[in-house]
Amino acid sequence: MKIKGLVTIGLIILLSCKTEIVEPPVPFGPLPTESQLAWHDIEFYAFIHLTINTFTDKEWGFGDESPELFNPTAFDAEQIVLSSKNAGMKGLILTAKHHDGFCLWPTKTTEHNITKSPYKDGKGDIVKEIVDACRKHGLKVGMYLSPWDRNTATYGTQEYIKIFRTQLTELLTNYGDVFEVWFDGANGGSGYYGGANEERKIDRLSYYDWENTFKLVHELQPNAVIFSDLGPGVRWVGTEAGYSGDPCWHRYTPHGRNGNKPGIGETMYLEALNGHREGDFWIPAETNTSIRPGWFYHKHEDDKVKSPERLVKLYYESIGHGTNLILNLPPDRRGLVHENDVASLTKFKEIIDATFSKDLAQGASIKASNVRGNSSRYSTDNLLDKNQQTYWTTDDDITVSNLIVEFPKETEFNVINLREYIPLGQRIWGWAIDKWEDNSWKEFAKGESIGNRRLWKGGLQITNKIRIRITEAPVCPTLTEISVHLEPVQLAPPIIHRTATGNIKITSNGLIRFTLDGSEPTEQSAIYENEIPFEKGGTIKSKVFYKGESSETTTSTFTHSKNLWKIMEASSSEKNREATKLIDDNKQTFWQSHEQDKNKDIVIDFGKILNLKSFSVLPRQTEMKNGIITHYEFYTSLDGENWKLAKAGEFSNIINNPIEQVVSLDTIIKAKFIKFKAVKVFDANYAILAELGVMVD
Ligand code: FUL
Ligand code: CA
Repeated sequence: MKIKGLVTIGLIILLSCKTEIVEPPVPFGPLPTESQLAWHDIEFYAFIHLTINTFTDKEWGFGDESPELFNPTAFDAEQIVLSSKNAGMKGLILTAKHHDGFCLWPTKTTEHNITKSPYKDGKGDIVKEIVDACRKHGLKVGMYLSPWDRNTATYGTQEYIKIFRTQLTELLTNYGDVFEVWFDGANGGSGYYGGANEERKIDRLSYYDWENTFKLVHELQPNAVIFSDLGPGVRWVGTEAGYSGDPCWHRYTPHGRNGNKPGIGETMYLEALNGHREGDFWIPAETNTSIRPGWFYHKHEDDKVKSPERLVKLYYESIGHGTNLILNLPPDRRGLVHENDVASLTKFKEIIDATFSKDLAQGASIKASNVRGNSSRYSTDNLLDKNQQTYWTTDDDITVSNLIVEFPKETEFNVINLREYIPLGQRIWGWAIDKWEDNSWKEFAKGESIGNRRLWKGGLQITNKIRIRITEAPVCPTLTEISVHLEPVQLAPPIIHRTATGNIKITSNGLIRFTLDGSEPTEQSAIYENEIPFEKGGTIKSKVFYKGESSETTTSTFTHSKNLWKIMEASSSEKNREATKLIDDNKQTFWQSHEQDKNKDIVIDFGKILNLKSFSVLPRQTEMKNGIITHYEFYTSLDGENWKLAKAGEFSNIINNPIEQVVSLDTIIKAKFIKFKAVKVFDANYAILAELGVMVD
């Protein structure tokens, strides 16, 4: 008895010792730094694009704009910061200087700055006002300083590198802690350059001596991560359209002319989108996109604000894939985030809160196929404790493993959230989720990467238990969190399209109401019954109403009907890329000019005289950039023989952000014919265009 007792006590001591000394798993692969970990934690923040462009209706200023143009009439940093915070964002990055070179703070480096503007009689400092409001409301601050400067005469020389670094030093010493420094990839090209008005090419890799520029940032702000196309802290996701790849690995091996060193170089779209499962460095992706088509405010985009549902989709396709999301909210000419943007953000936040405020996994029991050393330190309780420092993991030799989550009762859900314990590296390479149904497991979700966060969202599932399987892992996996949610089901919005005769047709399976004056449809708006004649074009908004509920609003803007139009001239070679494709009102089809043909003009006969107000151009809507028109001339004529140049210019940022370009004419012009000339195209000897349209008075 005595001996038996002793043995038992011994065993207990041994066992409890064992639970005490179970070592955590050995880290795997490249690991995040402290500042990257802090960055992962922020997840969602605002991009604020504000400068002279806001007042010139441009996306890229040329650099010759007068500082006098910068004059927000009711600038309110707190409104901007609170619009971000109320949407759930935890930080904000401001364009302290964009490509046009105008500095939003009183810099000593150039005259081209806010002190020369009428704003607060030249005594203003937008950077300071934004930073102060961020500190007051608990948002982290980031700085965007464009390496390209189209204003300064020194651009392209070593002198400019000194100026650029001094600007960086001012921003990183005078405004407190910064969490991220944003270096844009757009660099070199035509510009004002102190009056030279010329093209200046620089070598993207060597000109800025990035190694030492990065060093300067690290010295001044040791906790900041550096964003650029290829890191070193954070990489671009490869598109501005608002999504990330699936999978999207935090690990990455840059492949540039720079060798595989992190830093500035060329982005390869697919690599940036997906990252590399076995990449050499921890360079996680940041998804950047704007709440509107453009990065700067344009009145003509007031109706093109991403809908709350579109923002929710964006959330799942960026944060839900483990990337951070930087969402641009461009202040308008008053210096405020526009009402339409705020309304959309508010509804978006309501949907996110309705989904995530309730975690259906709380109260469930979780059983793991293996727990590391059977230790309570790594138990499945850690998955529900909302503490990112505790995690579940397995014994070293166990990689394929599973977790069964049993709910107290039948549970309805359509969202699952999983998180890895990333301080030990990205360790899960494959996962799947099954539900218990008709006495067997049925798989309904699977993927590869998890990382900082992985959100699955799909059709409604009803079950009393699910099984999360780790199907592939190079080493023992870790998870810090599992939660299960129900996003309230929404009424499907109506679909608007235009018929071949120029009419509007709206379809849905409920009662449709619509407006033509830009206002939100209400219970009092006109009911849609028959096709709506819409020759002149304009904006139509519609919404489905059902039992006191309503769907999201569908907004469509159409140019003048093209059904009478004839193409008079446009070279074209390939089948399915004929010139008629650019007036078929179909965004997916496009015209491609003949490679051997130098003349890339398009001449169109309207069939009657129109009073032209503006024209619009839609580039090809795929990720292929070759043939996109970057510079144009637009002519009008009454007889098809005598032409007048109505407008010429560049489509700025069209390569990274291939959205519809709307160009206003200086006056209303009567014309029966137009000629559109592709003056410069990107990386091809042919031009490509998906649609050409006009807006009339
Ligand atoms: C791009 C820039 O050229 C745009 O103007 C904008 O700032 C966007 C965030 O990055 O590359
Ligand atoms: Ca088309």
